[in-house]
Amino acid sequence: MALLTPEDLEDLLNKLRQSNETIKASTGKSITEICEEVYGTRPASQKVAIVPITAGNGIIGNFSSSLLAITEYFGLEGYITDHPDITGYHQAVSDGADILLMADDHMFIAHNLKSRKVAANHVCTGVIYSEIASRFIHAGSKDVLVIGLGRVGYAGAEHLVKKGFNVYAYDPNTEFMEKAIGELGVNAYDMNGPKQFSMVFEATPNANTISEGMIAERCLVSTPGIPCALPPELAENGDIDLVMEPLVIGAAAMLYSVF
Ligand code: NAD
Ligand code: 2YG
Ligand code: MG
Repeated sequence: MALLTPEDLEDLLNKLRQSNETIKASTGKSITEICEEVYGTRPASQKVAIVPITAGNGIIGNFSSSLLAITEYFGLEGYITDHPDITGYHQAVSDGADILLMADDHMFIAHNLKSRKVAANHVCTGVIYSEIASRFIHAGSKDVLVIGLGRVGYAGAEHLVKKGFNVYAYDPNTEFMEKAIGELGVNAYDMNGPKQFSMVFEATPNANTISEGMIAERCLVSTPGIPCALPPELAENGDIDLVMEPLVIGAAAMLYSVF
C-alpha cells in the first residue's frame, strides 16, 4: 500500500482551492455542495479530535496538522490530542469529542461517537471522486470509465452502478474484474476497442494509467490516485479537466458521511 508522504501534504489548502475551481467549472457545484447532496448532511458545531497513530510505519509528518486544517476549513472545531494511540483516544473520549479521526497504515477512519456512525476513507474517497466524475456537465452519455478496482475503485464503481450509470471498468487483477462483473454488473473495458469516455474515475497507485485512446477530446478525469494517472502531455491539454488532490476531498466526505 502506498503511503502518503509529508511532501504530498504541503500546500494542501491551495491544492484544494485549485481542485475546487476545477470541480465547479466541470460540474457546476463546489465540493461542499456535492458532499451535502451525496450525504444529505451539513456538519456544524461538532468537536473533532485527531488522534496520531504510531503503529506500523508510524506518524506521517503533516498528516494530523492537515486533518486539523481540513476540519477547520469545513467549519468544524478540531484539535490534535496531546499523545498518540490509546492515550490520545482516551483523552478524546474524556474530553467529549464528537468525532475521532485516526489512521494506521491500512485504515483511516472517522468515528462519530454520538451518532455511532463510522466511515472508512477508501469508501468515502471512492464515492466522492466517482460522484465528481459522474457530474461532468459536458458528458454526452451515462458511460463512465473506472480504472482500478481496488479498495477505492470498487467502492466508486459500486456507487456509480447504484446511481444508474453504465460503468466500464479495467483492472489487470482478473479476480477483481470478475467480482465487479459478477456482483456489480460492470462492463469489462476493452483497451484496444474504439470506445472513448468523457467521464473517468481513476483509482490506482500507478502513473500514466490513462492513454489518449481511452478519453474523449473533452473529458473530466477524477482521481485520488497518487501519482497522476495522466501522462504529462495529456495533463497539459486544456480540454481535459483533472481533479486530483491527496487528502482533503476524501477526508471531507468522511466528515459529511458520519454526521
Ligand atoms: P488498492 O491497492 O486497493 O487498489 C489499486 C488497484 O489498482 C489494484 O486493484 C491494481 O490492480 C489496480 N491497478 C494498478 N495498475 C493499474 C492499471 N494500469 N490499470 C488499471 N488498474 C490498475 O489501492 P486503493 O486503496 O484502492 O488506493 C488507490 C489509490 O488511491 C492509491 O494511490 C492510494 O494512495 C490513493 N488514495 C488517495 C486518497 C486521496 O484522498 N487522494 C484516498 C485514499 C487512497
Ligand atoms: O497518524 C499518523 O500520522 C499515521 N499513522 C497516518 C497513516 C496514514 C496512512 N495512510 C495513507 O497514507 C493513505 N494511503 C490513506 C490516507 C488517505 C489519503 N490519501
Ligand atoms: Mg482526497
